[in-house]
Amino acid sequence: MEKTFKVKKMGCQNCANTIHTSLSQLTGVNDVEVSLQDKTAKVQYDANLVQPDQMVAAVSQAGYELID
Ligand SMILES: [Cu+2]
Repeated sequence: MEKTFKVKKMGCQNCANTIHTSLSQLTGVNDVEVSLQDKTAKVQYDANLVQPDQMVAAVSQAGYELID
């Protein structure tokens, strides 16, 4: 599965890296592309192992907001 989220409050490359890390750490996430310019996060994942609400929660813990 592939899903692209809008990301709120991402202001610089450090933010993008933090968001990338928090998504990459989730079991079932295979690839993450964070675009600072577009304010998006594109996630490739195994829907049997992880769901979008877990991605939203992980990024929320890091202090940012994913828009599903
Ligand atoms: Cu930043």
